[in-house]
Amino acid sequence: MILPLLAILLASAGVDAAPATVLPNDNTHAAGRLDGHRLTLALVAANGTFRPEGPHAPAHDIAAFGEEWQPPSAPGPLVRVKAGTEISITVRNRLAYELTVHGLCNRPGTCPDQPVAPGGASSVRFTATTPGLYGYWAAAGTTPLDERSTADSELNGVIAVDPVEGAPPDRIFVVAILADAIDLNDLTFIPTMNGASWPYTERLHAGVGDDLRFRVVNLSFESHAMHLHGFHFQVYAHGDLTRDRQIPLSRRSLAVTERISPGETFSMRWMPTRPGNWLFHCHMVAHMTPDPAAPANHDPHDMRMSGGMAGLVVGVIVTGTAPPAPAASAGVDRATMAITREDNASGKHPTYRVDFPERNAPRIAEGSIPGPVLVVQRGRPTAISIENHTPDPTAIHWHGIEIDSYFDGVPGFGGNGASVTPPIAPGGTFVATFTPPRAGTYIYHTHWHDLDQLSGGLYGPLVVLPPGQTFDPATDHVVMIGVTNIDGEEEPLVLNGKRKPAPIVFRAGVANRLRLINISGNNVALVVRLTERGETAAWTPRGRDGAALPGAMQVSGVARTPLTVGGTFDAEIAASRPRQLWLEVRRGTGQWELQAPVDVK
Ligand SMILES: [Cu+2]
Repeated sequence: MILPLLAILLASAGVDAAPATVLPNDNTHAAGRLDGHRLTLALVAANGTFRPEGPHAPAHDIAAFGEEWQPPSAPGPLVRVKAGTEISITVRNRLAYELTVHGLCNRPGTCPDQPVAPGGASSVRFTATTPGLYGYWAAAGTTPLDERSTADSELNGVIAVDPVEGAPPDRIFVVAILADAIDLNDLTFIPTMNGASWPYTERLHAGVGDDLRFRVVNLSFESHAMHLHGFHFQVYAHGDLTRDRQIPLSRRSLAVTERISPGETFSMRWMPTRPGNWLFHCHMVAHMTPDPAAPANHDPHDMRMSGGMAGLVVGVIVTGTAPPAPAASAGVDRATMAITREDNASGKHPTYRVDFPERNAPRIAEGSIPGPVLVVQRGRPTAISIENHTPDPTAIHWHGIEIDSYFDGVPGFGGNGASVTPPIAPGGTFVATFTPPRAGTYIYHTHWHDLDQLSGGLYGPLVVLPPGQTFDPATDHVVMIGVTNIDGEEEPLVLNGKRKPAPIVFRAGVANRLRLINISGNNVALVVRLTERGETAAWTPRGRDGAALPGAMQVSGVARTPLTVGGTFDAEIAASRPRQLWLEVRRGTGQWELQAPVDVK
């Protein structure tokens, strides 16, 4: 889609013209003109028409950056150079209001605000000295990054500085959220990855064994919890737009979910070892499902393609052949997972119940929420027959488990080639099989993109143990933080299904393991700590997202951890003598919100 020449000429002359189309930008082409060690870039901020949700969804009038003589894009042009390059950037403001531009300077460092009057221009020149991932953004007047809204929320772009010797191949994703008043009474929020919302985001293609680097820049006003299906990844750098820090090798844990706050960046590395269709998405329900306030999209193509998801989701299509599986340590471990729905008297907010009949699957709390602990063995083929006894379709995701895509619980997208994961219809059964290669703490949960199912309790802990070990609830304690049924804006948190959880009882004189899980819908910024008489106690971190932590991180320290939605964390506590501890959960920067007594007996 190229702007008609007349429109470009009129726009460049500062005359009103038909608004340009704002294109998505996959951040694979460096902008500007490179002349030896000098990059010259002419940026223009102008209005345009943006359709991140595809051609059938409403258009949004936004401001976006483009290169002079090029259509504007969201995110804006990619600045990508090798360290040592001198960068000259001119920003022209063709908007009707003053802009403040941020981020056009060398790092490490905090860039000065760069005001650009309507119709005016501003130039900067600097030498990019330090490799890393950074970003630039602009806003109307003095609006901070986390308060941008309709017009200016996609005015941003990436600055990537590569080492002089060059950088290995990577992909860069900008996370943004467009807020628009389709109806003046109701703001609609459209989260975008590189300027598009699922299913209109990119499908990436990779081969089995590829060394993949994904780099994420959060230029939106909210935090996110980026989750990869099917494989662990390793975060090797984390930044905040002023500086990008490499994480020392000894502190690089494996993870399946990484939290990213507004104005933060991270870089991760992963290797697909099985073919299939995989998702990389934000685990916040609000960022991966259509906004309930948005006009319904009934386009059959969109509905078929989306699988009920929308927003911060990209698909990775992996082709090739998986290496042969290691010999199984024992025969197939078979279980039945029965899902039932109990409607409450008001007709709102049903409760979902999970049972594993004829299997020793202990419950961690009275009542039906969360589901029982499903204990399986590392290296043993496992087959779970999921029976849907509810009137709704569903899908179950084995969060963090290394599994074949077809069994991963993403209906309409998961699978390999012609075999596509079906939803589990009411009355239907689906058998998921996997052989977990590592011991740790995982989650099973609905992937039906429906807050009713998640807040209704369709989730539970999945614990993988090494062969020969048994699950002993006297010393192995699962703590699962979820949400309960929602009527207002706030999501009430529950710990093991309760606002006021029952005491957790540790056995004195032995090591006790805590397995912390956050499956709370939209709470990316939980902090969990263990206290004794108001002071933070000590524990030894053992695992994250089902993977053992590096040895250098398995050392005794303060019993406090961030826990993002979609994250799990294992710690060991030496409960030498009887005493009273408390487990506390804090939401974001707010108050301690939930607490459970921990009785060491
Ligand atoms: Cu998100």
